[in-house]
Amino acid sequence: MKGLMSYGYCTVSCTMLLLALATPSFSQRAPLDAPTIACLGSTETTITVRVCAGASGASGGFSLQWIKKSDWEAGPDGIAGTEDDYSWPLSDDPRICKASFSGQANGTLWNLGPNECRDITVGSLGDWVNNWPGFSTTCPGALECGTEYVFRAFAHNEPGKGRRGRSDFSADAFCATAACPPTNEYPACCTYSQGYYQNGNFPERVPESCLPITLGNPAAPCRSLTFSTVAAVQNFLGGGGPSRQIQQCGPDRQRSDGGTLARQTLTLVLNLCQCPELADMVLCGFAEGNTALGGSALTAEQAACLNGKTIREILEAANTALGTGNVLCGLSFGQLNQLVEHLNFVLHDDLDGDGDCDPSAFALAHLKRSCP
Ligand SMILES: [Ca+2]
Ligand SMILES: [Ca+2]
Repeated sequence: MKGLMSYGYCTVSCTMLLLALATPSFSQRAPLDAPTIACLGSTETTITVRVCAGASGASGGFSLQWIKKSDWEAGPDGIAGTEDDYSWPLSDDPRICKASFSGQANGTLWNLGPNECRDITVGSLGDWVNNWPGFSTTCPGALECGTEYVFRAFAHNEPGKGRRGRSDFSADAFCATAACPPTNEYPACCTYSQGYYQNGNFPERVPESCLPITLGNPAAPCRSLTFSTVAAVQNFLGGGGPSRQIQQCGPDRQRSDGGTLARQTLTLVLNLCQCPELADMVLCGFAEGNTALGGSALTAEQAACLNGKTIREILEAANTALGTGNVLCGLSFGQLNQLVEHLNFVLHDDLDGDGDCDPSAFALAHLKRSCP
């Protein structure tokens, strides 16, 4: 209203300026043809889509966006049953994942000719980060299993003065990940926490048949701890402290009992003693940028190093770290502790109330009988 009210006081040049502001399309470049998207296939954690340029091509590259269909159904306000349902949130909404494929980087693969296509596997884009010039994404990690997603794309501005501008969005494409694995992917047993085993009112929670247990390097008395009684296990699990190498020798102030990592490792030994099938299960699906282990995000090398390791190997690695100070895959002690703690919770809760323990979100994403 303010603009309209002041209109009456305008000079001629001012009027032309107002007209120009009101009709910005005069100064915009003609848009490129919108790309199209097709679903090609999916796994539990990935969807491969084919993005094709229109007849105009997409010499500046393109952008791909995706969102969970349930979020798209709720619309920008995030509430189902309101007027904005079945539409995309604003483009800076964190529910939208984005990948950019710039056609202007050196060595780019993303400058598309007329009707040219590229296949993009969303859910494993971490492998592409820093490997394909012009590529970047806000969501390098895995998709959720058994979940529908909505995809859209647009062509970037054509490079060069007076060339065609960014296209409209493509039509929405609806693609789903493969169904979640049946629960018999996971053993029919439960894992328990440090606190559960530690509770001295329930000595029967620590089976004597699992004893004795040695942590660290059994060949080095200064670098190991052995537990022969239930009381010794429960007493130790009551403690904590910084995770580090065990040091039983030397002056008191240099000594360490391994801290929290030693407690989580002892808990894992008890869990595997009661749930031996778990020991053969395999870590999968880690990718560069993954923050499941807290601290700093995983590097590509760390992710590749973790993928394929069995829980038995992680237990061995935890004892190696406690005995020698060397942590597998270049992880920090804190990241290894977080991993072991995740493993102690993989079958901890009865999520669907049927009396059996169910896989945690971490287990669904990162623990399988064998990696795909
Ligand atoms: Ca809504
Ligand atoms: Ca259950």
